[in-house]
Parts: sequence; C-alpha cells; structure tokens
Amino acid sequence: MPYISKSFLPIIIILCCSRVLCGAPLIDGTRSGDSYGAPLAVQTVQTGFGDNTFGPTGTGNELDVAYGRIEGGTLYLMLTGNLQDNFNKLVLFFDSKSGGQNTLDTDTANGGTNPVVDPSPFGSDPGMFAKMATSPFPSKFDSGFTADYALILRHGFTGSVNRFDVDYAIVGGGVTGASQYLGVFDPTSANSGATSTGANSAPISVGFNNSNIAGIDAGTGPADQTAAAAVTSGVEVAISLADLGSPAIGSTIKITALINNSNHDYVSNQFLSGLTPPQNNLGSDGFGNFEQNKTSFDLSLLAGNQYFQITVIPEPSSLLLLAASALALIGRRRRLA
Ligand SMILES: [Ca+2]
Ligand SMILES: [Ca+2]
Ligand SMILES: [Ca+2]
Repeated sequence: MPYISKSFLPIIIILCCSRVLCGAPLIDGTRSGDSYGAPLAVQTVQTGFGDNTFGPTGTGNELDVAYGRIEGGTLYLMLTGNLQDNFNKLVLFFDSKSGGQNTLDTDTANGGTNPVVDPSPFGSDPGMFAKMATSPFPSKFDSGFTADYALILRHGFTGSVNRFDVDYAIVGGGVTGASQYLGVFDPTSANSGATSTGANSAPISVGFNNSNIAGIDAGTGPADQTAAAAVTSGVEVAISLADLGSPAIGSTIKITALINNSNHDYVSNQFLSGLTPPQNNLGSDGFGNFEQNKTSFDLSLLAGNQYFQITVIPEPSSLLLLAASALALIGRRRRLA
C-alpha cells in the first residue's frame, strides 16, 4: 500500500461516493439523470443532412454533443441529436489500443484485411470498408488516430418492420471480425435493446430517442453550440471495454463519430468532434450536390481533430478499496503517534 497524503483523502472519498451513488447510465436514448458530466465534443457546423423540426418521425440528421462515461468495465456513450428513419448511418470509429488503421483498408471480399460490414441489401453492392477505402481515395483519419473497432447504428422501415440495427466490427479483423444485428428493437414502440454476442464478446446495449426538434439548424455555417448543448436525446450505447481491446487504466479511448447516408456513399458534414465551418457535406461536390460513389473522407486534410476522447479510469470498487486502505493506514499512523 503506497503512502497516501491525508490531503488526497477527501478527493478519493468524493470520487468514490459520487461514482458509486450515481450508478451506471440508463440506456434509453436520453442523458437525463445519467450524470455523464461535461460534453466531450460540441458540434461546430450546422447540419447539411436536414434539420428535424417534426419530432420522432422527422427527417433530420444531426450530431449535437458527445458525452461519455466508463463504469463497471463498460464504455457508455451518449450522442445527442437525430437520425432519419431511412437507415442513414451513425458510424463510430474507436482508437482504443495501439496499432490499427490511420488509413482505412478495404475488406476481405476485395483483397483487404477488414471484415465485410453492412453491405447494401441491393444486388452485389459492397460493404462499408470497401466503399470508404476506395472511392475516390482511401479514407484517412487525423494524425495519431488509428482505428481499431467500429460500430454502425441506424433505423428505418423495411417495408414490413421498423428496425434499429447495429453492426460491430473489428478493424483489420478479417472474415470473422464482424457481427450484424438487425432489429435489435423496434424504435417506433421501444427505445432500447441489446445485441447478442458474436465478434463482440458481450451484448452491446443501445438506446434511441429521436424526439429532438431543437439543437443545431440546417446549413453549412457555424453551429449554435448553446442550442446543441441543450439537447438531451439521441443515440446511447453501452459497450464492454473487452470489446474495445481492454484498454488499460490511464489510457485514452479516441472516438470519431460521423453520419453517413443509408448506402455508405455520401458522408455528411456531421462529425464529432466537428468540422470547421463553413463546411458542406463531404460526399457532395462542395455545393451540396450529390456525387455518386464519392464515399471517402480525409480528416487529416480538414482543420482540427475530428475525434473526441475519454480516459479509462479505475473501477469504483478499486477506488473504494484504495480509500479504505488509506483510511486504515492513517488510523494506524495516528495510533502509533
Ligand atoms: Ca489504435
Ligand atoms: Ca436541430
Ligand atoms: Ca482533421
């Protein structure tokens, strides 16, 4: 047991009590009552993918704020905003261990190392990595970001059912490095559910509440960050740290969040951390016009870092043990004095 100054004890005890008493976030698509703490990233650009002014069945897509928390070996993420019910994608890339891909590789069906992930249901259309890695250039992250894992979240009506879907992928994970979960829940009648297991060792919990009609507006200019910070609903995820490579205490998990279209071939201007305004959708021709098969992004060429980060902290049980040991030690020192 290392010597711990008495002056640190109140800090340790407050840390223990606040985390233990607050408990883990409730995965329901809102951050209300969850004690996520300060934002990890606030949107900087208005949305080029439409503003939701209608409610849960509206057609907007926006990322307002990213929040995160680590509790009980699980990473909890809350991304406030909206996702259109047409299977537009919220894509999360995680840099949570050494190694990984700063430039995305294609998938195993095309001679690469990445699993085939979320291929379009139409014909022989390839999956996300094959598109992002090839057209018109290989997608690249900011300097120092090497992607290790990815999640794709989306919802829509198939013609017969309403589904909220999740894909989990191990970047560089080969043929078996991904699992797809279709219809984790029906977002028109529920706001949370959990995947089973596969390439991921533990179920991934997801929550979704599309009721936001405020937050940022449509456009390409600077986002109203006060309005963004006021949004409480959106997409919420809980994923085991084991399925992010078991990052060590004290290490940092970096996350790039972005919204893409339903076919992974028209990247929006909604990233967290955000792009620098004025900024149109990356998949456009620069004027907001659709460019077929322009599917990639190069974040190293765009100002600022398009990722946010969260530090892996000790478990509350470890903190409590530390505090108890420190208290016992101080009691012993007092008796000896
Ligand atoms: Ca990495
Ligand atoms: Ca809005
Ligand atoms: Ca950048």
